[in-house]
Amino acid sequence: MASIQDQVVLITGASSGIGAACAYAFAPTGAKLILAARRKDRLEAIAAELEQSFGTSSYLLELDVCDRLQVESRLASLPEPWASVDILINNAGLSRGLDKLHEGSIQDWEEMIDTNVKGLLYVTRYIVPGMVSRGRGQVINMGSIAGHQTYPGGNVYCATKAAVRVLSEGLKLDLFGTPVRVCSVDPGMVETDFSQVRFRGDGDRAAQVYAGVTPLSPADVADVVVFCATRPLHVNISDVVMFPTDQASATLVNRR
Ligand code: 8X3
Repeated sequence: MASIQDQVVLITGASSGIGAACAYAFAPTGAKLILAARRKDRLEAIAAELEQSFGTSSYLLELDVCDRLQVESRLASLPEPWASVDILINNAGLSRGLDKLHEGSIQDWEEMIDTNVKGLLYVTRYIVPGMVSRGRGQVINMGSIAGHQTYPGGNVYCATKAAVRVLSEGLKLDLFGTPVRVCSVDPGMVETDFSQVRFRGDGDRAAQVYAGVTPLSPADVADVVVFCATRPLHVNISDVVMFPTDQASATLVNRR
């Protein structure tokens, strides 16, 4: 395991789910964390716990990745010692609805495309040039099995995650010859508020997604993210596809 002590790790979507789990998983490494999300009160609660448990001092960044001007101005004004990001975890993302494409909500589509694709692009565009000029850095994108397999009703969500897969590949090709690494972590079913968000708070419908299965936990995914970030510099874990044991494909789930 390579040390990432004192390296600056920026996690988007850090207020819940896999992003929050990444904050907890990176804290013991001694990295300096920038926790970014729209909900600053949630970040404050996480940061307080990290400080108490690990002595981590985090920088909290209230950020909507969809807002390009906000991304530029807030990332430009990161204070020392957080100004130079070494590891970017592009985690912010969401799904909305499971409607057939021809019946889908355009507002839902725009929210997913704006967050999962455009938001990831804005943050990446702003952070990666500094990595290239400093000659060190790593981008870890949160993809999904939905970027590898389309399922009924997944249409636009799957398209956004396919875009993340292609953008990870494209960024890796474009960074070839630099020491900056690009990695994609693509989980299947993870128990977060993902389904609550997808079904706009319909708890029964969200619960059905995980009924009778043991899904991945956010910590399972965060473990893999930290693994990718702590390889020696000559090793790039390019893409990790991970499922719960109870899931063999997007649609093949073993419910007991
Ligand atoms: C989350 C996994 O299969 O619910 O991205 O789309 S899935």
